[in-house]
Formats: sequence, structure tokens, C-alpha cells
Amino acid sequence: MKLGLGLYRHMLNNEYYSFAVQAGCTHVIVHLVDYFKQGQANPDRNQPTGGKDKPWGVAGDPHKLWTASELIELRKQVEVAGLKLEAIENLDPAHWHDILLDGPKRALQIRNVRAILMAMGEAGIGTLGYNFSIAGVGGRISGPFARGGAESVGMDGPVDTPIPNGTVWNMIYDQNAPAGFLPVISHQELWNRLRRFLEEVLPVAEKAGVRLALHPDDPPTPTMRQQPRLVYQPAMYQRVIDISPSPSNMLEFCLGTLAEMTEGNLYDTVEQYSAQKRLAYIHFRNISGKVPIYHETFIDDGDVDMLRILAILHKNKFDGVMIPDHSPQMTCSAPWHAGMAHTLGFMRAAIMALDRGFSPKTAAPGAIAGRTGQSMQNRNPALYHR
Ligand SMILES: [Mn+2]
Repeated sequence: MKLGLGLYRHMLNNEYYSFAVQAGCTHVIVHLVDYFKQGQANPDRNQPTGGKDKPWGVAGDPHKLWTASELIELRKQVEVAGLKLEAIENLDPAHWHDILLDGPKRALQIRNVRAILMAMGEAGIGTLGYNFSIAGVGGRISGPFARGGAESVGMDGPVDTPIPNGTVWNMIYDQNAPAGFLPVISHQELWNRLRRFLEEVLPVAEKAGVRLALHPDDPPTPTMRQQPRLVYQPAMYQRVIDISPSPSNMLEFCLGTLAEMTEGNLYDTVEQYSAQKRLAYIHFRNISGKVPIYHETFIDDGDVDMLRILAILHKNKFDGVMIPDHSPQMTCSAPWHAGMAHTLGFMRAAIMALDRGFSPKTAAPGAIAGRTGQSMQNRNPALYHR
């Protein structure tokens, strides 16, 4: 197992690369979409939040795809800093919104995605994480939900406000879109769109030597803002795998999102998918509760026994990259850094222990020694809304 750090666009510089190396990372996973551009609802020292139904920001230039030469330049910068560039996380809605929405520019945008995959292959970047989601992240609330009153994000109920035209996956791709809302589609229609997309791009991805890795829907409610979700229960990930046996059809395995799901057992889920060798990389995160009422926690303080998860991955010889997903904001002048350093330290120690043959005693969820977290469902609502 390899330790990595996920970096947002504004973090792609030597200061953050040094931070990653110092924390023991060997790899980085980068976001090239600038979620924070004109995003008033988004503090840039945190994960993009956007609140319950506000967009993260404005999408990029539809006419400017990521080129092989700029990707090669980026890879070299990362390598000079002593790291490896493992993956790019997320496509820009500007380049593929009509694939998600089955709009008039779909054919052009399939060519966009193919061109990006070819450019990545030429640049030696082997994995593209993506979300196949119309609503994207929604329903976020922020508050002092984590241990010691650390600010973290969560959800306190379903969100059904419709999505305005010109917006998809939390971002505005057309600021001049006519008034009105996106038409509501069925779950089956969304699956049809995913299948068609994969059939059209997987052959190119294979040729380019690039793996596509699907993130589940975060948060995993059956619908979000009236639109269907694709992977909102653990078993639905299998449907994605079963669409194609291509080695480029992989998963961006988000433990926090999977733990928020209402069905299944997370440890069995990790066993099921890691045994199939379909995990491209892993988002490492802990939570308390289940959708639609949950919050993110410190890595050692949620419902999930993360050591037991790592032991399963280790047993199944997962040799890919794991990155912290989100962390609560720690009370200091560098809340993002402190939260990440805390999570990375936990992960590094656990990996070292497993490599040396330590095996954690299996613990029932919620029975972790020293855990202080409390499910929001069991909390006094008055306390929770303080
Ligand atoms: Mn995630």
C-alpha cells in the first residue's frame, strides 16, 4: 500500500509537495478543475463544500482541454519534488457536461474525453478518477461535529431543491443558461448514460494505458436535488464493474462514502471489491451515522475501524495508493494541513505495523477502544444544532 496526498488545483506548488514528502507520502493525486473559482460558498482552506445546494464555482474553459505538454510539465514538477503523480481526480464539467446530461454537445464531448485520456497516456499519468453524477455533492452542513469541536461537514436530511439549468455536478458550466431547471431523469436512464459513456471511451483508455476510476455518489442518497444517484449502496459498485471487464474500468474506492450507505457491511464490501483487484485508488475517511444524517470524523474516531479495513486491504494485497479524503478542520492557523497530517500519520503507522506482521484484533463497528465519536442519530438534536 502506498501513501499519497490529494491536492486541489491551488495547492499544486512546491510548498504542498514538500508538505506531502514530509508527511511520508510517495504519491500525489491532483485536481485540475478549479472548484474554488468564483465560488463564494467555498472557503479555499477546506474541502469544497458549497453548502446544501450552492454551486462550488464556475467550470473551466470548454475550448481548452488539458494538453499532453502541460501534463508532462506537471508530472515533472511533482517528480522533481520527490513524488509520483498517480492520478488526476475529476473531469471539468466544461468538457463533459453533455455526457452527463445527454445534451447536444455529447458527441463532441466524447471526443474531448478521449483526447484527455490520450494526453494523459502520453504524459505517463495512468489513472483518471471521475464522478458520474448530475447533482454531485449536495446537502453539506458544516459545524463543530468532530472530536473536540473540530469543524467538519455532514448532512442533516435530504435535499430536494431542483438544479438550475447551466449547472451540473456542483459547478456552473453555462452562466447564460435560460431560466429553469434540469429535467428529472430516472435511475435507469442514468445507468444507460454511464454504460454508453464507458463503451465509447474504455477502448481509448485501454489504448492510452489509462484507468478510469469511478467515485461513488457522495453523499449516497437515492436521489439528490431530485436527480437519481448511480452508486448509493455498496452492491451498486458491482454493476459498474460488470458493465465491462476492461482493465481500464476501475473504482475510486471512497471508504467514507461507502460507510455512509444504509445497506451492507463495510468490511464485507472492502473484501468483495479488493479481492476482485478493481480498486484503482482509495479515499481514506471515517464518518459517524448514515445518510441522510451523518458527519465526517477524525480518522480514529468514527463508526469505522480503519485498522480492520487496512488489514483486509493488506490481506488482499492491495498495492495501490491511498489518500486521506477529507479531514475535520483542526483548531490552529493551518486547519487543512493539521487535519491531513493527523490522518497521514495514522495511515503511515498502520501500514508500517501491517507490513511488520501486526494484525489488529477485529472489533465490531462502534466498539473501538478510545473512541469518543457519537452517531448524530443518537445525539440530542439540541446539542447537535449548537
Ligand atoms: Mn471521496
